[in-house]
Amino acid sequence: KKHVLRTPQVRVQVEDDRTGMDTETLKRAFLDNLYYIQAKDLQNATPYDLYMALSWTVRDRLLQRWIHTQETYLKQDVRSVCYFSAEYLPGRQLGNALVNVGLYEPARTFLRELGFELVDLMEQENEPGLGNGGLGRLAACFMDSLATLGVPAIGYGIRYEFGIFAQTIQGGWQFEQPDRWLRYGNPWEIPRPEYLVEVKFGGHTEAYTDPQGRYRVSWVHERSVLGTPYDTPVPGYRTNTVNTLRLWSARATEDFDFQVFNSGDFARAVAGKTYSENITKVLYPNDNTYQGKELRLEQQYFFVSCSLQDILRRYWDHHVDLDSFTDKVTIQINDTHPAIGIAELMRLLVDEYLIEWDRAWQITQKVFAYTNHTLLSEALERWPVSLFGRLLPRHLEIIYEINERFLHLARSRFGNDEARIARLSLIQEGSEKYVRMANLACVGSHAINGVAKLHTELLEQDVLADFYALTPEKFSNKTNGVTPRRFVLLSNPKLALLYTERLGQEWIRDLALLRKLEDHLHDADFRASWKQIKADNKHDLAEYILHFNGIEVAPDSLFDIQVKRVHEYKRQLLMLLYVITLYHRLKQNPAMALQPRTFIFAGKAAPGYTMAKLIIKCIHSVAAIINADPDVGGRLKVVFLANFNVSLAQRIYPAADLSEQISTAGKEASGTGNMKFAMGGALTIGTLDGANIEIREQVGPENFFLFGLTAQQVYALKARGYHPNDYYQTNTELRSVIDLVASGHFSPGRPDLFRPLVDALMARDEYLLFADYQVYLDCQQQVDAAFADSERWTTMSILNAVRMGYFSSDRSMGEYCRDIWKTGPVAVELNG
Ligand code: H53
Repeated sequence: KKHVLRTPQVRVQVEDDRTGMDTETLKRAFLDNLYYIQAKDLQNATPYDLYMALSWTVRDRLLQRWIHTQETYLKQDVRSVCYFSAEYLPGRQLGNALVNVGLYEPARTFLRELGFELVDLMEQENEPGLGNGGLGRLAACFMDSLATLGVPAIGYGIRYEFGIFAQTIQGGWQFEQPDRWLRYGNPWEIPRPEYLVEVKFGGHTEAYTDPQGRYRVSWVHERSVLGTPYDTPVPGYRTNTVNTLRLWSARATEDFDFQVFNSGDFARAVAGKTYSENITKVLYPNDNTYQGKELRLEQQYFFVSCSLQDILRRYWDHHVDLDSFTDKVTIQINDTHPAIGIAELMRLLVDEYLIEWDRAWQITQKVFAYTNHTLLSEALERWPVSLFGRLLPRHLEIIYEINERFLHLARSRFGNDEARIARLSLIQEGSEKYVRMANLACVGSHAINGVAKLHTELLEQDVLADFYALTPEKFSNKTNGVTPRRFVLLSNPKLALLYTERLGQEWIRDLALLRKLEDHLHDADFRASWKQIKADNKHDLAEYILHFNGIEVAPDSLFDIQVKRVHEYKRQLLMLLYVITLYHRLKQNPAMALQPRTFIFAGKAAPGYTMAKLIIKCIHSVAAIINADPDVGGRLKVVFLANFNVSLAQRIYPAADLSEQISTAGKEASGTGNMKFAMGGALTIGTLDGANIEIREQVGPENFFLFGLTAQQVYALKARGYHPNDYYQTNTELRSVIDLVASGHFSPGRPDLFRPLVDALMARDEYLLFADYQVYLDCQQQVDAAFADSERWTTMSILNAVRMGYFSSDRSMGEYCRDIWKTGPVAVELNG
């Protein structure tokens, strides 16, 4: 069956082979898709049409692998990892799909023949911003690694119609725009209305006695919402395995109320629909802070209930009883956002499948495992009991029942240590009672893990100490990792090529192999290539900065970069104080010798986080003064790149010389940007916090710029009583810098603009910027000295990058599989 169509330039043969992988077939398929799906020819295609046509072409080639994978899983009735996460930040799909199925080069070739650049098409894609920061990006790295390892897994989450807001900067202030990522359609998802499920809300419960005379409860709900799954393929790197990311979208049970419609009140007739569909409308833009909004709890329960029902539906297709449920299913909850799943599975088992409580509880505990991602108390989720009971009356009862049994057990262990019992309770008592989701997660799981060594230690000793005392065997550490496919191969293609020339391609699946490159450390060619690649990457970023910020930066200056969510504990302001210090020194002595630096910031602030927004404004104000000052003479440049997201991150990491990881010790659970920078050959200046500690261990202390108080010192200092004013009084340079900001030097006409920043530091300095200020400056001095010796710097840079094998998410996933999930790879044959 061959049709032929003609365009002025090319002959197109349509639909003879949808899976052919050679360049010619690919080109034909591309033109076919452009014509028959986008309804365009090359003459009138927009760049977006070209992107779509290429995406359809790649998707066709993924589908065969995807279908075979799912069939294999079904036939072999495999054990599946179900990853529950309210956030995923997968980044753009096209490049990743091309690389993973091995079509990147063929696609580039045929597009060139047609007069296009592949990278230009890739730039057309709107990335799915279905997360805030590290937590969502980690979930995406984990999905990539599981597929690459060939482990059966499914990611469950929410298909937000609007993802994380687009950040624009106007007059130095952050503004938020809705992220309409689905506006032009999404070729990567497939709706599955056939697997629709119903989720109930509200109402009350009623007790009854079943025919066997047993006490039972039924939930008389008030309203319900439908969940439709949308599936996105998750291809492994050069394997046949394609796993699934299944995201739920809310739909009303009724499109409108006929009675009200007929009475003529059209707006009210559709009000119910609008209300229901709001559930998956928009992502809450807070990272690492809890906001007790009812709609958020509705989102959490909605996706978790959909997912559990989906898991059970798939299970019942192949089983007649629950005996092997815990052999076939394991569920990881990413932070406490999906913790309500523990109560929901109990409800399904006890109320719907009429399983007795003890057995249901055994199953539930065996199925769930919990990853904690934060030590910040303001991030711990606790729902007012009143709100919780209104929305999920049956779940509240179940939680009370779990709690009663659990506290009974705890008392048998700890006697009447009532203070401890109160801390362990799933319910926080007081005039307003709260449900503590972290406690529910701990009690309902068989495994609990932190995301870096220090973080896990602090969980065990502090935040979750009572749970650790009760069940130490549940706890383990699983240090985070990131995928080398996206963060080396895709984002740093020149470096990847250098690696492949020296090692072959195996490093892409086994990042630890990079250590072999230490043999080339003194090889002049290798070092020259290394320097050239970094220079090229910096040049590319400099062009981007010129284009988007209109600021000219010197590619040979030291690129000193901090990119991440803006949060006081991450201390963007500490880096800014250093910038101002250098500026102040230059003003005192314009002739002084100075290592030229380009300071680059990027990151979003939560829309309601006033301090974080003021920090962004302050960065811009300082930039405006410094970048224009003739005394500075271009030796310092300050740049803020708007709308930090995965795509922008991929441009930034490879161009960095210095990675700023300067959180107050004990605050950053892990950090993962730190790993992405180092994989690109950046050196880290950092505190002993989160994964920095392990990065330093891996790359060697001599290749890491360490400063600052340790977590223990932080606690001790706070316990003694911390007085920021002491530092202000005794450190003259610090005083000058603070006075400069306080005087309104950077805010002409609005001298009080940055007063709140200064006041917060002077009064409390919660995150100990003043305490770490001097040692940070001293450490930056060492950075300067190292950078001035370009051979020394190159050596350090190489050693950082090639010693990062441990931080591949393949290693993290391997550990979860071995220790928590007890699962492994399953081979997928294409002609099986
Ligand atoms: O999770 C990352 C860590 C990072 C931590 C982050 C995180 C969020 O992005 C959101 C909520 C939360 O509790 C934690 O801040 O340190 O690297 C992945 O584990």
